[in-house]
Amino acid sequence: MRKRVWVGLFAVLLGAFALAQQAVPKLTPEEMERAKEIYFQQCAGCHGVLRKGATGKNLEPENLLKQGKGVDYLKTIITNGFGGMPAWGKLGILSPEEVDLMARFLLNPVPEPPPWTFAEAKATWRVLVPVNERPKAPETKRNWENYFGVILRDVGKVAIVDGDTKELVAILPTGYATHILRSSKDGRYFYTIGRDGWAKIIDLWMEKPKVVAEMRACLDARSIDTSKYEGYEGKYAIIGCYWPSAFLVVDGQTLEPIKMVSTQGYVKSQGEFLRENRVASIVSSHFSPEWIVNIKEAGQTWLVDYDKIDKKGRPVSITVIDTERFLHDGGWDKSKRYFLVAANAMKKIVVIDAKTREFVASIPVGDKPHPGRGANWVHPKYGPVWATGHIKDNKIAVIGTDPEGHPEYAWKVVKMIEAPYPGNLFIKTHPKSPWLIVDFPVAPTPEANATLCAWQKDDLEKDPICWQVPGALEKKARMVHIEFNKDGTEFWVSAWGNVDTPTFIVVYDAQTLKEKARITGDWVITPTGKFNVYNTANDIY
Ligand code: DHE
Repeated sequence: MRKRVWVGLFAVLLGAFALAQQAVPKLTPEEMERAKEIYFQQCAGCHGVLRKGATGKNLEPENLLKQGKGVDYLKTIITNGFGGMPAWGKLGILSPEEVDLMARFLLNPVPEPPPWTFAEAKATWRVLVPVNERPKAPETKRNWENYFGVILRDVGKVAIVDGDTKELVAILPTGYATHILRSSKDGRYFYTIGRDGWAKIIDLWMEKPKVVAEMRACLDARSIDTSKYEGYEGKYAIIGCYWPSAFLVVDGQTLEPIKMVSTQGYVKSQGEFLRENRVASIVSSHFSPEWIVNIKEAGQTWLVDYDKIDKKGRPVSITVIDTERFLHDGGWDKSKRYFLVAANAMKKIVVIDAKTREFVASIPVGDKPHPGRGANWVHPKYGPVWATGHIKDNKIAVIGTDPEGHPEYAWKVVKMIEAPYPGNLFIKTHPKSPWLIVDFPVAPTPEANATLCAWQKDDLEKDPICWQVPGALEKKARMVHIEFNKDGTEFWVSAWGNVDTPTFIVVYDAQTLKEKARITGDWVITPTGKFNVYNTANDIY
């Protein structure tokens, strides 16, 4: 009897040992380095460098193993996608070997991400064209206020395209997977931030725009903005970092680092301690000299005062507002007083009043709201409204934003529109266009990825006009990010394909929705975000 118990126990231990051996697959040092690189490029943004989850699920190995998620399960998910996650394998972004590698990597302990200091950031800082050698007035005869800065994501470049003539003006190196561009208040400078933390300033007044300053703020970043408050225009810029979680205030003309502030902290000032507490969207207030800085994992919005910031050790004044966890992207309402930001994993939109500097509302919406900067217009019944689409469901939430003129609709979803697909990332309109335009780049089918839809802004009951963009499927491209020109007469959408195939940017008439032009060329590789100088400088969306 006793012998049988021992044999049984031995068998259980052997089984557990075998499972453990199977559960933590070995990686060679070369495989580990390659997997770390792929994880940084494709996974860390959503799941976190420490894999604790945010927009994406928690991927800590102990959790995966507890849930019985082994190599085969992970390979299936990485190949086919899940929820809003792209089908990395099916889309050809990861090869079958890379899918297998990543599945094995995820079951191994989380590697410690490297640190980054203020001194290291400062050592990367270079002024390529000193301020006194830059033009005193625009040198170019082109209508530079209608330039578009087009991100060429996978080649780490930004193209400057003339919005009037559609000619390519310049192509500039801006760093690995440049994420967004923001403009100085006067529109003269584009500020770029790459996923690798490199920030650059592009001077658009030059005959041929150039990068005039650069600096690596951190190792992983998504946001950048400038000081736009009256009297401080262009004086400072701020870079929001994912890793190490921090923000860096820099000189607005040269990018010289001034102050680095860690954002590690506690969930809503009370809960768990977070080493990975990333800086998501940042906007520059029009009511005071401060930035509204969204701290993702903690669920806090920080108001960072740049009034007293200088190099001499004076205080950085920060007001911390507890809001909702997993803050991501957002934009101003029409009056530019209220900032609306998605707490995507909480299925909420948070509203901050830049005038009173207070939290206003937390509005339940659909699954994984993703507004970009959102879309503003005046609806005949609801008054001024702002809208967001969603990654995980096919809803578009229209929210009332006028507490004074239309208090009964303010900070409520006044209309939930049904889109034909989930997987929306960006939504856009312009005061001069009757249309609300929506893309579907993370929908589960290539047909949906190639489709755009337009709703009539003043009659949301009407069915949308949806069309598949000719040529997108053939190029395996996802139509992404809508941007209007300065006059609001046309909008541009990128065909985001693979790095080895040039694609195109389509230009549509903002009244008729007819294709007007197509921007093509060898250089049109993986175009994603596009930023019109005038609209970006003036927060028109
Ligand atoms: Fe973005 C905005 C983060 C994936 C293109 N993206 C933002 C902002 C954040 C963010 C925090 C708001 C910046 C601001 O306003 O200050 N994005 C992230 C991610 O963490 C995420 C989910 C995963 C990642 O690893 O980066 C992610 N984003 C993407 C993409 O896959 C897109 C389509 C292409 C790319 O570059 O990887 C993409 N994100 C954009 C664009 C904007 C943006 C074009 C600016 C929109 C605008 O109109 O302002």
